[in-house]
Amino acid sequence: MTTGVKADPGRRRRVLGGAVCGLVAACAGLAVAELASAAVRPEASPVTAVGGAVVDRTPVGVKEWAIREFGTADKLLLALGIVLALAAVAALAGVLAVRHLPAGIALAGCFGLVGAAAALSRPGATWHDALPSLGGGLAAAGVLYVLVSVLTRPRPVGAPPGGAWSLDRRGFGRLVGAALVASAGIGYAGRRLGAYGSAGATASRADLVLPEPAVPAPPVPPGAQLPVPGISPFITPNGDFYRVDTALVVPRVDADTWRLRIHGEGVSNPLELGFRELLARPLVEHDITLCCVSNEVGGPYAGNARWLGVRLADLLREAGVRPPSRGGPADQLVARSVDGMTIGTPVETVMDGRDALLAVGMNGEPLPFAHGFPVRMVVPGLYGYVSACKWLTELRLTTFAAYDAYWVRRSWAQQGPVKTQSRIDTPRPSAEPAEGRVAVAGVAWAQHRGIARVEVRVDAGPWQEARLGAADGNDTWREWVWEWEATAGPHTLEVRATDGTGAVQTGVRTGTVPDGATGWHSVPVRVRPGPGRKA
Ligand SMILES: Nc1nc2c(c(=O)[nH]1)N[C@H]1C(S)=C(S)[C@@H](COP(=O)(O)O)O[C@H]1N2
Ligand SMILES: [Mo]
Repeated sequence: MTTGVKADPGRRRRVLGGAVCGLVAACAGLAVAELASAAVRPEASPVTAVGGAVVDRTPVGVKEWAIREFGTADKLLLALGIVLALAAVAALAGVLAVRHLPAGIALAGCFGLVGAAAALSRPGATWHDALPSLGGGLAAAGVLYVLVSVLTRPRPVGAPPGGAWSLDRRGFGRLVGAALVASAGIGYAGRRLGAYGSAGATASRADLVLPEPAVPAPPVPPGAQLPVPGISPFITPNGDFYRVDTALVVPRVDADTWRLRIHGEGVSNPLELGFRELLARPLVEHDITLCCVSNEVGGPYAGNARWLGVRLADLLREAGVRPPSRGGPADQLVARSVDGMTIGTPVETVMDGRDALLAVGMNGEPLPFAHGFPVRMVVPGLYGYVSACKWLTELRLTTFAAYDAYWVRRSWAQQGPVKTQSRIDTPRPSAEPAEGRVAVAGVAWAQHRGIARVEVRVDAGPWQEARLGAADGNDTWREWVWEWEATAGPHTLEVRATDGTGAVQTGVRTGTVPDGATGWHSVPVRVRPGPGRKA
């Protein structure tokens, strides 16, 4: 034959066939790893473990960008990215294996090792956590070996091109199909086993009946919720409450086996208690607005809920803790969650009389798993990253000088008091309301200081005072509305709030890092001319 290299049909077949072998082997490996991680623990799954390692090592700028651009979908996108990267390497391993079987198989196996290393590096990992990745790597290597061996089996001498080859191809196709079906079955079994593994936690939440609070919160004042279409609901329903955390799988903690340890510097009476013991204490109910330091001006990461919990200061006092102002040696309370997150809060703030809570209830139901079941912290007036540890399991007293918590090691400030913010909920940016009366409305927050005034201005004109909704204490946001006589054309609306101390929200624009964004929320709108008017 005189065909050149370009026309070599065998080459295309080897490359394509090899890629298919690699991808199928990766599916098998992932399925086996998922099944094994369901048996070990969900965090040991290679995709989750590698994802968690990536999250922890992602520079703060990239993380802020991802939160801004993708919001809560950032986790899904990360998992997708990892799977795509895995697919690319798998295809490469397959092509390599067709040329040189041991090299391809070694590459597949290496991937298992990477997963195992990531899993071992995760908080709370034991050597068991390496097993899913190692098992998956072995399975992938095995499937790759079989598939590539069949694909590259030499054609018997003298066999006519076509006949025997196509038979071989059919056999190969069948093998690929069988491997995919088996992978799907194993993956499905892993899912079922995973649900079974968290059944105890699910039941412990479903069966939980929250005790009545010893100190109930007064009803939300009727005027707190303004009747303006498009404004945030005064109480954020649990299902709509924003979620910010590093957990790629939501920890499902069994309340019946949950323990909390309180120990560290200046703790004369270390405590350890279970969930029932916590619930046996007097519970208080309190409305608190929680917000995230990563919230951009005008952003969505704030929510208001009615929390039920134990006053943290009482527990600390019982443990013998004194705040620094009373001579206590520890100025930092480090909360640790089951997923290894650490969050450092000033002891002074927690013990200054505000309703800092170990919360068990949110809007009348047990905490949702995504919001920290069975127990989380909530401290009015502090950003979540320095106060609101979810899936809490340990409270350690130390100093800010001696210890930096998770976010502080990643460019965020040690101290994170909430900055006064106000947000225009309606009209939405680029809305086109009709000329005439337009309700401009939203929420403003300055937790623990309260909101005293909200003002709106149009096109940098004079500030106009908005009408405030009724205040529900100082720890929640406050709704506001301003009736605007809108004239046709493009306009810019801006809002600013004044807190309970009389301090006016600064107009200086800063980013979220290191201790929260500042600046006035500004919304561009284009007002449509009314009927019978010219544009
Ligand atoms: N265990 C754990 N707790 C956590 C976090 C986390 O990543 N892990 N994120 C904190 C941050 S930054 C915020 S703003 C709040 C958000 O709480 P939510 O998800 O219930 O709204 O949780 C805090 N508690
Ligand atoms: Mo946050």
